[in-house]
Amino acid sequence: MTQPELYFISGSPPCWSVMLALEVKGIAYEPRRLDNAKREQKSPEYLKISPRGQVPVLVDDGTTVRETLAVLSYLDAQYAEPPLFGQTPVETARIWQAICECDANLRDTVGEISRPLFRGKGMEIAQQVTDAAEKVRAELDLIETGLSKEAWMAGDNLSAADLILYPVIMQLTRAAAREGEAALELGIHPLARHFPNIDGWCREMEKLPGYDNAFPPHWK
Ligand SMILES: N[C@@H](CCC(=O)N[C@@H](CS)C(=O)NCC(=O)O)C(=O)O
Repeated sequence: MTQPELYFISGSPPCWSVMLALEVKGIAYEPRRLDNAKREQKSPEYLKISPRGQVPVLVDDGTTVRETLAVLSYLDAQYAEPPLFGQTPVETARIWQAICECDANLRDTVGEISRPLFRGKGMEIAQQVTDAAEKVRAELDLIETGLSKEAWMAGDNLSAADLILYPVIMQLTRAAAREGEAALELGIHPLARHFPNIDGWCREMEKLPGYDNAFPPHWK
């Protein structure tokens, strides 16, 4: 059987989540990196695989799976160990709850901060960025409290919730560390000062098997 292929763009949080899942499960795969600067994800060949020209996409044994959560669910069903979506109904519910809360309350707001800061435009729309940071800090406060009671995002074991949240939080902290953040006073960077439990959880994530392989190539 051939190895699964993963189409990805470096630094894309959803792609990073899938790569972490592949690494944690010990699945050897062929990385197929697309260059966003060249809009390779919109090439006619790739649009045959992903009609919206988006990543991540996993191709495994003749099956093409789009959408991060669909890919994670597929991997969990196809490659059982370690389970990413829990082993009891309560665990499964808690994991999905954390994922849904991240997607509903954190992911887009983090984008409102990271996009302008990565482009060096944070000061131009300072009010929008600081408003978004306030919303993000409220979410991080909830996560910080959760991590004061449990080691991982949805309980005592690593799960898909950790793999989904980690790249989003990394995108945020990397953006917040950019020059100019001090002037904006976002209250996010350094994470160790503002959210020590989240920072400690990041350190644990860094110890995962294959962590370095999944790290965005252009951030290295
Ligand atoms: N809901 C999709 C979102 C995927 C998505 O937004 N991918 C972005 C990268 S983070 C993308 O493909 N951007 C390139 C583009 O749209 O041209 C998923 O979770 O897979």
